[in-house]
Amino acid sequence: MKNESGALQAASLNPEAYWMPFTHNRYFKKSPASRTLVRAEGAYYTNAEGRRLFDGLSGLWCTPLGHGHPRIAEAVASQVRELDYVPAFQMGHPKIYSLAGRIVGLAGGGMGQVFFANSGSEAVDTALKIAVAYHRARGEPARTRLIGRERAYHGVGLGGISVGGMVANRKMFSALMVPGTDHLPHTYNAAETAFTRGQPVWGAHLADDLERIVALHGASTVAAVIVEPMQGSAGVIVPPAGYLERLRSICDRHGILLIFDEVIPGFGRLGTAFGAQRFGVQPDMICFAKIVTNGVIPMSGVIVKRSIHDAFMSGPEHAVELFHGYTYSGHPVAAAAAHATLDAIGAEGMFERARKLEPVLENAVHALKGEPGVLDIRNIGLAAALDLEPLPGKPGLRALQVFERALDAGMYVRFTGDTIAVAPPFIATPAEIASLAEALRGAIRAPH
Ligand code: PXG
Repeated sequence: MKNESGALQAASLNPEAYWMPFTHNRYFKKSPASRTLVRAEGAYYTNAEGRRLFDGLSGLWCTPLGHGHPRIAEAVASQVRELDYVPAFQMGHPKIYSLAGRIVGLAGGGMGQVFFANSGSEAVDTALKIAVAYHRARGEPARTRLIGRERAYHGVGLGGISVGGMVANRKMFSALMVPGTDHLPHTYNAAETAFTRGQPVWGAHLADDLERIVALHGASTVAAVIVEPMQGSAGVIVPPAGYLERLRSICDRHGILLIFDEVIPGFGRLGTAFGAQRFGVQPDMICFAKIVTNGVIPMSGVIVKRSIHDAFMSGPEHAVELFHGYTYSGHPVAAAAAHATLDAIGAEGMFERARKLEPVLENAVHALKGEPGVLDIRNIGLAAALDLEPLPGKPGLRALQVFERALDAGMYVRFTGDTIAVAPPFIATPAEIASLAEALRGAIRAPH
């Protein structure tokens, strides 16, 4: 419901000086009030018009425990008072030591250390640098080639866009691309897999393309393969059954590191700590961000196998082993937020809850099959996407309209191209998930 104070707030908004990321700035600034958020609590935002919005994407996939979580708010506030900043280089603090241990424990599978950063993009660039430096440290300096995948999103750093596979994110910056990258084919094929629930059975063979790339360049030049175990930004593209297993075995055969970019799946989106566990495939490095702090304070990192870390631990003990890091690597306030997030996940059984809600979301979104212009629906864990038929000659407009109508109905979802994505908070109720899908149904049916 709109209220008076909301309307007053809306009248005073002036976003002119704010250059918005990945946003149609001019369109947004024509009427910013409905999309300006002023409060958040639990699974709901309130916008500057005073309307409550269900947070159907957990922020940007990052706030599954809900907003204003008391445990996290308290941990952050008291950390600011106790120890607000610690120099990241040559100094440390206890909470980051224990957090690294906790994350390694959650990842299992021979993981030994965590290198911290602040965003998914930084985590990806860190992992790529570690991969190349690792082979050099082991005496194989020619292993520098990095293999990504079509449609991949690995953030916006120069490494991340080079291994990424989204043309809009790449073409404007092509002169800056890291040389020596290649791309596996994406695994999306509507003709074979449309309306699949969970993992498609078609497509494991697409991993074999890695053999072709290796044969082309020689295994001795390839450092690493990086993939999102589930492609989030591309619209919840779920790996075909057997696909990640095949990538793993080809990497093993050729001494290539396998990096999972788990910025979206990490910490429960698929009902397990990591996608690695959900899919039963162990990578050599895992990039994480987002959920680690429930989105409250920026934090990201790379989890590495102990053997990778140990390869750097040669040379004189007083010498720096890896010339890489950020002012805010392992920030104490982020560490406090992460501990509180992991505590809350444990205390509130959030991985189990995500698993329980998975079929609820699956049934709710797949019930939209047959609505006008719905070309495909995909889901896994607490994530789902649907593709809409573009309006003739106006790609992207259809999904924008659905997004705006959903907002009018009190639902915040994600649109990109003509795809709508949802990733409800783990605290959502089955009734809220049902309303989310029904709001989408209404928005899709409305005339355009
Ligand atoms: N890797 C992956 C797999 C991601 O999904 C990043 C890296 C980069 O993270 P930072 O923190 O640098 O933004 C991401 C980010 C969306 C959407 O809905 C997805 C992301 C970010 C914003 C929106 O498509 N993923």
